[in-house]
Amino acid sequence: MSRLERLRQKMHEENIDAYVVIRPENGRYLSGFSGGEATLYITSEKALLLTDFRYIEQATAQAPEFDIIKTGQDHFETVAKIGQQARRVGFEGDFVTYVNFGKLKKRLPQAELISLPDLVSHLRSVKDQAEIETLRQAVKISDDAFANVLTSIEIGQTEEKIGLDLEYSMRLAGASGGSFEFIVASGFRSALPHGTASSKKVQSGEFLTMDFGAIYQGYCSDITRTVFLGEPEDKHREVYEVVLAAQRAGIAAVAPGKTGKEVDAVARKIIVDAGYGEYFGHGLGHSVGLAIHEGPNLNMREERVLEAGMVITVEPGIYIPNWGGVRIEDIVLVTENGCEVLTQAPKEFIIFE
Ligand SMILES: [Mn+2]
Repeated sequence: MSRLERLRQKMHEENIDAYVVIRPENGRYLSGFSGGEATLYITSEKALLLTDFRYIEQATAQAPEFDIIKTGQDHFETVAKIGQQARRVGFEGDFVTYVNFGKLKKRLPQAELISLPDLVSHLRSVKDQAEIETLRQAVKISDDAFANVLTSIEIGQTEEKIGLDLEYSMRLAGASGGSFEFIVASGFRSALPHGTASSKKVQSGEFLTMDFGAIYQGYCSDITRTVFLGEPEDKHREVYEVVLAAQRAGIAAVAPGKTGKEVDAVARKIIVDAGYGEYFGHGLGHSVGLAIHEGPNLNMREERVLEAGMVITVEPGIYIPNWGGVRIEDIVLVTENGCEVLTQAPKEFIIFE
């Protein structure tokens, strides 16, 4: 069944006449159009892609299943003209702004507007073969960038320089860009789970955490590795080993039928039992695909069940304020029996003398 057919099945279940898509990843997933600025209007018979004159040619080439409608800046004006017959209209309530919702409501006075934010994102969570192959490539690009940066890291370099080296490798290998603002955090900054690269110089006696990823043909990779500069103390080794053990246990727990909550609990228990529970304040992982953060997640609240074909990160961490932190992150593909680890970069404790 095509993606459009699967969406129509869900629309039927929700008893809606039309669904309006504006989130770029959802639009790309359904139509193939990668230009970003498009609105899809889908009914049981029609599949319309509304965009302005800049994108008409591209949309015509990339979205053969859709009729391309040329619109002005205000896409909802065109939606209003098309949608006069619709009685129940679904939209992405997590993405449509309050202002745009007001416009839509005013222009489709006959329609009941129904917020259905998960209609497409739930389709996106199980990847098909082509998507998995593209994700493998995206992961390989970030693995190779890590291998390259290991040959150039030196004490005295700034975090920004290391981040740029990672980005340069990935762009050279075909990435269109980074999949988020890279985290390169050394020393006390490694205790900041989201410490983006700064002008701080890396020094002896410090952890260095690098969390980065590539966008390749629209699909995102995400990897974290933590290395050490200089002579580690016993506590550095201990914290690293606890995080690694938790990460391996989390990976071993990934399987279809498990909830995100169950997998999180397995990894978290190892960190809690080692006495570092209070220093692991985030969830264990998130799905990746056309967006860097997708559902389902691995965390203490996630009730969604894993299915074969989902692609998800496993990334426990320990962050001790004013001391430092460690995070290790791989991407795994959920398989029929468990999971396959896509990330190949080494994760033993790497020390730079
Ligand atoms: Mn991540």
